[in-house]
Amino acid sequence: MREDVNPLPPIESERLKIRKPKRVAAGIPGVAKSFAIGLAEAGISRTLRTMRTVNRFDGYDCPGCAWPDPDHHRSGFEFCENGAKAFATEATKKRLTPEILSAKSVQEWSKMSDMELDKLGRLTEPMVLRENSNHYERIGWKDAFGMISETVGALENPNQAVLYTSGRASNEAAFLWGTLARQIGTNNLPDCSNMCHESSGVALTQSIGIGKGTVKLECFDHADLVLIIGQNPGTNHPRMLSALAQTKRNGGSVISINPLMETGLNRFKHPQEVIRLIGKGTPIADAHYPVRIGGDQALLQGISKVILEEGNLDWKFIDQHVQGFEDWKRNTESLNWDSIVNQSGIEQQRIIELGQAVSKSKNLIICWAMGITQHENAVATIQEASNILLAGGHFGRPGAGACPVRGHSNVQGDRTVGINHHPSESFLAACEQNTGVLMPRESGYDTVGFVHAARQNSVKLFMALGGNILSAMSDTEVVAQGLRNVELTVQISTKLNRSHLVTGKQALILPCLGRTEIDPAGFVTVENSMGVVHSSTGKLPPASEFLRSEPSIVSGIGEACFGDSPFSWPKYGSSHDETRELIESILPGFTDYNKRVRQKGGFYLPNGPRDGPTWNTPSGKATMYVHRFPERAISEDRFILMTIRSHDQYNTTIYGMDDRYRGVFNARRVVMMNPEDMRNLGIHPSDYIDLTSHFNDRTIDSPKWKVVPYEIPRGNLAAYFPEANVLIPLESVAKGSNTPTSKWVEVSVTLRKH
Ligand SMILES: Nc1nc2c(c(=O)[nH]1)N[C@H]1C(S)=C(S)[C@@H](COP(=O)(O)OP(=O)(O)OC[C@H]3O[C@@H](n4cnc5c(=O)[nH]c(N)nc54)[C@H](O)[C@@H]3O)O[C@H]1N2
Ligand SMILES: Nc1nc2c(c(=O)[nH]1)N[C@H]1C(S)=C(S)[C@@H](COP(=O)(O)OP(=O)(O)OC[C@H]3O[C@@H](n4cnc5c(=O)[nH]c(N)nc54)[C@H](O)[C@@H]3O)O[C@H]1N2
Ligand SMILES: [Mo]
Repeated sequence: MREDVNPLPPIESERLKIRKPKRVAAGIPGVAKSFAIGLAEAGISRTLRTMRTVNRFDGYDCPGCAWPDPDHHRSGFEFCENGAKAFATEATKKRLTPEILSAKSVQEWSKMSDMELDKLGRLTEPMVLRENSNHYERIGWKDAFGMISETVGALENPNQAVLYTSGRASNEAAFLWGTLARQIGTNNLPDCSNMCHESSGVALTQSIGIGKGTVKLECFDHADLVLIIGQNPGTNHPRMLSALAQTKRNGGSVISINPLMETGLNRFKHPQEVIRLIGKGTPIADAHYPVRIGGDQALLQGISKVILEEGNLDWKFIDQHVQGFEDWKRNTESLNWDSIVNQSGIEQQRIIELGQAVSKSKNLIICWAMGITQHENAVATIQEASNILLAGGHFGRPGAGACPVRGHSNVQGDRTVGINHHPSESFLAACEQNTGVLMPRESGYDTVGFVHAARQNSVKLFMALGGNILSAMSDTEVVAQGLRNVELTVQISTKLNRSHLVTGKQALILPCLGRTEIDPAGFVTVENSMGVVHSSTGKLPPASEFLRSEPSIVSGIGEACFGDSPFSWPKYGSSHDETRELIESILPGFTDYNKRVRQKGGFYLPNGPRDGPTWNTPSGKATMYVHRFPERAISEDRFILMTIRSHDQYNTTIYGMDDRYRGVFNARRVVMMNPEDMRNLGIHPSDYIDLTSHFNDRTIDSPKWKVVPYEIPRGNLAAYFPEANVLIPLESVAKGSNTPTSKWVEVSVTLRKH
């Protein structure tokens, strides 16, 4: 099926420029960039109108990241440079009309880069790619829904349908999407979280009884120590830097644990406080620990060792709240320093200093993101972080706790309202009672499970509520094979991406409204990284008169498949208040949903470890889980590659070709390498290399990468996502969460003779 469509971003022409990495994040260049980007894409009136309302109590929720907004006092502008890019790419004035899209074949479109595809502009009308055709054609909404209901009707069993969710979908859209899957009869609800913070959810649910963070934004005012592990806030959560600057101003310390010294963690200028922009900015990290890729579990266990030696534990808390302490103590004491130092790449003396700081802390926050979650031992590493927090009693009081920093702006809310491939019995029973729809009990596929099933021809219908599964998943070529086997693939999207080009036998594009746009059914709601549910109101006129909101599209599909009984699809498609009432009747914590979400700033969902502390675990206590760290021996000629985001992208949406803070310009197909390693291999800056990844007996080749000398631990490499995804084997996943190991890819390097 259209095997000649290119699933990979084409190899770019070489224009790489290398400069010194930046020392200070944001500040005037950040502000100026925000406006320039907005103006270029969206024009002056749309830019001003939107930037003034982003993240305001009555405005739209920035689709950039899930970092929370202040509960009470918000400045005139609660945005950042990268939030501005997220806005501009959606509010752009460019349109990808049916005439333009159908003029070229999918093969031709696939030769364009991801950035070029995004720059085509907003999709304006439903489109269909028919079997044996290479060109998309216009189709009406009714006919598109008819194609889906026909495919649903022809399924031999409901588990041949798979409904993917990207974390930008609102609570209302996501709840209806989950209901649609379950009315079809399946829990096949993979989502972007499977590739993201699934490991955090799994680890924390076992350890502390809730798969979410336990701090509020104001906790950063009271913390005396914040650890930032495996996260690059200067680029991916810029507003977090304001919170960290506040910790510093109040006398607290911030420590970064990362193979790279990321810009923003050394110095930061608040883009909204114009007066402070002059001068050097606030220094953020007091110390930087350049851990080896994958060395965090060993490092955290080293810290645990020191804590136990110092003996400065919260004994009362442990006694009252913790199970498994003795096992943890025994295991930790038995670890030897040589292997801790060897695995982490950090000297013993520095680990002791860090351990002493952690041990002294009265209010400790541990933050983490993809540098931790996308590893084989991710769940174990997060549970070690949780052990450290438990040992110091850092739950149930302000200023302390666990802070997994979420990515997509509503990924946490989507999970709360039912986007879950193994939902709880209590949730399903409540759904059944309140929707009248019989709920399937069998667990469904996550993203990795979906790809395996699709490869085996077990998927007939794949529908995506946003996102770009082809490019976001590991093992791009294998995902493409899977997608090509599907009878019908359906993408509900705002912009064209590679998942619209590598498709099933037939494909549909259903274009939807974005966050910034006026929805006739009223505002929608989202949940941020700290469990605050609040409203989001679009202010701009829709990009095209043919667009429908996500809930209205889901309800249209539901009605075409199942009519309006027992579940009244038309009602929920046209009133978000009705959907919220239904959610309230099903989920605890949503009492008076419609009323409370209309209050300034919304409301907090209950959180046992934060509010109590109480623990929703089988024993009623928090649990210390014990793991040995993997003793990995990598042969001399192999490297460990991590795949990371540049400053100019939002996941698979590429805004531009620069990674300004890291000093990499005009190119994305680059590999960052330690200069000593380059010397040993006889590689010069800007030389080309080929990469081969290795996993068990499998190898994957990816040609022609340019080398950038960079301050990164010896033996480690970094390349950008999604270009490097082709190298990550589908089988390489985190234990317990099944998350692709995007930060741990074993590769060998060959110098190319151009
Ligand atoms: N502008 C912008 N904002 C975004 C996104 C975006 O693409 N662009 N994406 C959103 C999403 S969905 C998410 S999940 C978040 C992602 O936010 P991040 O997790 O910050 O994103 P990554 O670029 O994957 O960065 C991972 C960081 O972990 C480090 N790292 C890699 N391996 C290891 C390791 O083994 N140990 C340690 N300690 N560190 C390691 C890398 O050097 C890097 O600094 O951002 C969200 N916000
Ligand atoms: N190698 C590697 N792979 C990774 C990662 C990594 O660090 N390394 N990170 C992983 C992570 S953390 C995540 S979260 C996933 C992301 O996976 P996804 O969420 O699937 O990918 P995105 O790139 O965020 O999706 C972008 C597309 O969403 C659509 N879109 C944008 N706004 C809207 C909207 O309002 N509504 C709808 N319906 N569609 C919209 C547009 O068509 C756009 O092209 O990728 C994962 N993949
Ligand atoms: Mo993410």
